[in-house]
Amino acid sequence: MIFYDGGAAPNARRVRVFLSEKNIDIPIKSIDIMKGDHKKDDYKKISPLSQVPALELDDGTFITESIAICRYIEALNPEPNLFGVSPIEIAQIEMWQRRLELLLMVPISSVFRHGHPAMAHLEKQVPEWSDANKPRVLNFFKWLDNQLEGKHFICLDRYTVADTTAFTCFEFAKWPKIFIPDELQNLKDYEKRLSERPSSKA
Ligand SMILES: N[C@@H](CCC(=O)N[C@@H](CS)C(=O)NCC(=O)O)C(=O)O
Repeated sequence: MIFYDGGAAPNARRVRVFLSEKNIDIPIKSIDIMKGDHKKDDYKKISPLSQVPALELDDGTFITESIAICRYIEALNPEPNLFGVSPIEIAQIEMWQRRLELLLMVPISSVFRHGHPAMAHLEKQVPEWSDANKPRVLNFFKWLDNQLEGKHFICLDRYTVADTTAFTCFEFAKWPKIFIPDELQNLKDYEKRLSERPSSKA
C-alpha cells in the first residue's frame, strides 16, 4: 500500500492520526497541494477529484475519501476498534462524524479557504462567506462544550474515529486563528486530552 499524504491538509492529517491510533505504518508519498502536485495528470489518475489523501492498494486499486480509507484500514485491522462494535456504537459514531464534518469542518474550511490569501489559487474566494462562517464555528464550539459535560471522549467511553475528526478540526481551526474560547472549559480540557495522545504528533 501507498498513502498519498497531503502534509498539513486536515483530511490527510486525519488519516495519519487514525493510523497512529491503530499503530499502523504505511509507506507515504507526499503530495504538496500548495505546489499544485494534486492537479498534475499523474495524480489525477489516482484521485480524479484532485484531492488528498488517497490510498493505493497492492492490486492498483485507489481509495480516496479520508473516512473510506480509515474504514478500509479498520476492516483489515479490527483492533483497536475505532468505528464501533455494536449497532448502537456504530450509529453513534456515525452521528458524531456527520455532525463534526458538516457542522464544524465545513465551516472552518469556508473561513480559511475564502479568507486566507494563501488559498486564493485554490478557491474563487468570497470573503463575506469566510466572515459568515466564523460565528458558526464558534457557536458549534459552544454547543460542543455543553455536550462534553461529564464526558471524556465525544461519543463513547473510549477513543473513536469521531475523536480523530474532532482533534483534526481543532487543529484546522487554528489556521484561520479560531481558538477555543477560555470559558469553554469542557472543550478546552477535551482538546488537551486529545493533544496529549501520541497520535497528535502524526
Ligand atoms: N471528503 C474528502 C475531502 C478531501 C479534501 O478536501 N482534501 C483537500 C485537503 S484537506 C484537498 O485536497 N484540497 C485540494 C484543493 O482544494 O484543490 C476527504 O475526506 O478525503
